[in-house]
Amino acid sequence: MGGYSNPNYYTTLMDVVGVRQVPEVDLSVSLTFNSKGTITVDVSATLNTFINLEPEKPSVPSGETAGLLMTEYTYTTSTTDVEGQQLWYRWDWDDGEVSDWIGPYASGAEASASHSWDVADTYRIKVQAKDEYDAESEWSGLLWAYFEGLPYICGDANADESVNVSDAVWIINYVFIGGQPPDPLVSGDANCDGSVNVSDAVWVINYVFIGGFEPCDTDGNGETDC
Ligand SMILES: [Ca+2]
Ligand SMILES: [Ca+2]
Ligand SMILES: [Ca+2]
Repeated sequence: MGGYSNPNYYTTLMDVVGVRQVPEVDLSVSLTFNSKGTITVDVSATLNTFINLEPEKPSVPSGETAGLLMTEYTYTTSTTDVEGQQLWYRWDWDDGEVSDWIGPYASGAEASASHSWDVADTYRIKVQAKDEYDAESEWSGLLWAYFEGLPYICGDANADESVNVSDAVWIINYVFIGGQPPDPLVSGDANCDGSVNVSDAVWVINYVFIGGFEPCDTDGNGETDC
């Protein structure tokens, strides 16, 4: 057998190595004395620590890179997990909204999610994956996408290029009796609260008949607020 007889050799080495945190291992050693005076030594070390790797970085989202506001678009991505675990994805739409974790998807399967944007701008969409043990991947690369509104006059729900009582009637018909929606829908949101309802018809009526603020000018400063 090899080795040094001077124990200082080993104590010096131990001092150099110092104290380390190492995962617990199951160690078993077996010695077999062979017939010709040799010894076979079998050492087996089993690591007891659970090792899980995070999913690979998802692919850059794929989908529309130019579109209309208030219109849903669907984006797709995929990635894999080294251990083949199921995956969840969350999407950062770059408008302040990050989706919940959506899943599960099989490792390598295409994942998708839909979103619509409310403000004309360029957005950088990205996505992240996690596996069933909550190990999170890096965020994907960015997909740049631009969304803009159709040209329209706020309050001109019937799209005839003027705002008058017929627009209030149009909104009321839409809200109460399933009439045609304002064209585009956002043109009916006279009070800029993100939905079209009877208060928008009231806004238009106030504007037309009693000199209320213009549609979409919620503070009366002459500028559009939505
Ligand atoms: Ca994993
Ligand atoms: Ca009109
Ligand atoms: Ca409204």
